[in-house]
Amino acid sequence: MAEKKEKFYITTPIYYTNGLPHIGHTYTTVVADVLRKYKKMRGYDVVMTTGTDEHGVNVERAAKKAEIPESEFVARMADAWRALWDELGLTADEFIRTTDLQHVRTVQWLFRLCKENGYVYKGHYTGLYCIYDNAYVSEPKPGNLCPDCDRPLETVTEENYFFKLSAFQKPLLDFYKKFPDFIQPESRKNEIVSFVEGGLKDLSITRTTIRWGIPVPGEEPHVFYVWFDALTAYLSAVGGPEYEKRGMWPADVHLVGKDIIRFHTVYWPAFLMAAMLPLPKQVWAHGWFLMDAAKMSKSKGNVVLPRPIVNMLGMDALRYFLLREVVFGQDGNFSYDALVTRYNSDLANGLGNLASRTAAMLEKSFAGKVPKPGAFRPADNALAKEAQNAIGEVLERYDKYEFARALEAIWSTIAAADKYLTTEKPWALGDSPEEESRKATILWTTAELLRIVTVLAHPVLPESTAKVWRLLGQTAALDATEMDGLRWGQLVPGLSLGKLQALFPRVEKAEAIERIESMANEELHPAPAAATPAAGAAAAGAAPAASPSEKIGIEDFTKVEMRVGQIKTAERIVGADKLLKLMVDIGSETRQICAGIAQFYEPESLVGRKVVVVVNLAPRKMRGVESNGMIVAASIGPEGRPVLAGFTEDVEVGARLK
Ligand code: ME8
Repeated sequence: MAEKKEKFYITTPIYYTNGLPHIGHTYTTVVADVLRKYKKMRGYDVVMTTGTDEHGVNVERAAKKAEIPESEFVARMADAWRALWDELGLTADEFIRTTDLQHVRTVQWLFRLCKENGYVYKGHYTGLYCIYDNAYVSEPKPGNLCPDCDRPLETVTEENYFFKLSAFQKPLLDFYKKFPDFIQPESRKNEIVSFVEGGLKDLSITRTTIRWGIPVPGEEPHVFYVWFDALTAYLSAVGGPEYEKRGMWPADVHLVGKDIIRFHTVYWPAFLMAAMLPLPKQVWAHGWFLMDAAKMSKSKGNVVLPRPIVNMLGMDALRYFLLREVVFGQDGNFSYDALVTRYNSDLANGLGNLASRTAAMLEKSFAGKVPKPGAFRPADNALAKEAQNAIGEVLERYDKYEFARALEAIWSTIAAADKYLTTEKPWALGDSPEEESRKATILWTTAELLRIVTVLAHPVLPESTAKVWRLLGQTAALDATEMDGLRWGQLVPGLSLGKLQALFPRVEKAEAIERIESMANEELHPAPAAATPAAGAAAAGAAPAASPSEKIGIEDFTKVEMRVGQIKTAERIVGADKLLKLMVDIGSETRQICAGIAQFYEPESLVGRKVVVVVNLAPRKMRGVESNGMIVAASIGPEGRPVLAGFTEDVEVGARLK
């Protein structure tokens, strides 16, 4: 490894703030995060940037509708984007907002450089403009509709500063030729090359029709065109005018969706050439995740949200699915059915099962320690060879951004290990020294394969591989493990194994899908606050209480029907760590009721217990699970610890409380 680490700078698009992230935005950000983790494990000094694109007419309008100033509107939205990425464990090193002062300075500086070098002039422009895509449209669809989003265009005339894009036709074509990997995948490159060969028109880069933008210094009311503004964020995130000090620019890869490839491979390099700044090394444009064969979009409302999936199946499951299901670069369909199928087959039955089987056998036969292997037989050597070869193949696939193929290679070694165990049957071996030694060899071999798989899969499955890593008794940080030093044979005998935490509990498909959809529905159409007491609130106390001075009549109290119930079964709910699902006998029937008490009561301790149930509450869904009633509890202390209401005398099930 080189003395000084080589740098690697990754960016995601700087997302618009007129909506919240859906699975499409999550996809690009997940890929950036996977790449960030992978490159770190290959010894690079990595920076990953994401952020929010906060200017333009759409924001102006959205803020007006929300009746708040634009600055407040975008601050709230940026917080929400950042919070979601944090919740999903997507850790960017830089989160740039286009309203940050550092960014404003950088845009104004870039403009000055382009102008000083003679590539900016003042003129007039009249054209059809799409306010949704923030672009003038030269070839509208019939009826003056935007060819990209089908929405009506507006005619705009304004005095603008123009950028001499036309001067860059040849320099751009030469650049694409000199750096044939600049545009990826290859198929998109041809599309861009023919676009540039077709001739480039100068581009208006300031607006006077918009107020909410970065001002052009000394030229008010001119503000910068949103794309001149947003693209520059990649540079402002790593130092702006002082980029050389940070040493990260130029970007090694801009990850984008295919919708914005032209902005990144034509306009952006041309702006940088005009300013005589270093150009990014690569633009990687992936395809669409489609929902029912249509492009997902916030405005069409056919979006898939990440949070419900993560609540139900975990973040690793979503990351795995996004990268495994679709070849990076191509379009793919998103379906909950495929998601849950892959979860059960590849994660629960594949990696999860191999880890738990291996852990159980090591616990039973070797008191939870890595055994010392005996003599290796051809079957052991064959598996070793397969795992060793997988290392090379997986690294090569990751390097080429062939994530699906990398995962395929990892999973085929998992399948080979399953087959090996089935053939070698360590569980059928007895206690004689020879058989003990054979068992040790088989289980060491399996554990070693699991160690290699864990390192290789870590960029995609950070949470679950960290659990397997601890299980294997490894103490070094997994994310700092250098993939270049990974070899078969490094698992040290004698290590004490950790405890295996549940990796991927199997789920019932129909139920899982229903719960994900129901959680998504709750998120997209939130009920008014009063109707949705927090999931943590178990009891009647959660409803807004009348203030002490406010009295209610007996007729109000008698509207609430409370009965004695007896808990028949209690279980935890996958994806909802605060909730328990209870089946409660209320005399006339047995009800399913969710209660937010999972952090305070063990499910087993509740069976048989008599409780107070509000039985005439309208049914509602909590984390996608239907709840028919409410268990009454006192709320104790500042954190509201629930204590179930009960009786000191034996009471009959179904008795009414008065
Ligand atoms: O375009 N499938 O922001 P944006 C896959 N602010 N990826 C998708 C997707 C889908 N269905 N939908 C969105 C902008 N994406 C500008 C960018 S950059 C200087 C300025 C992803 O919020 C994909 O990466 O509309 C796409 O390029 C990006 O979100 C667009 O995000």
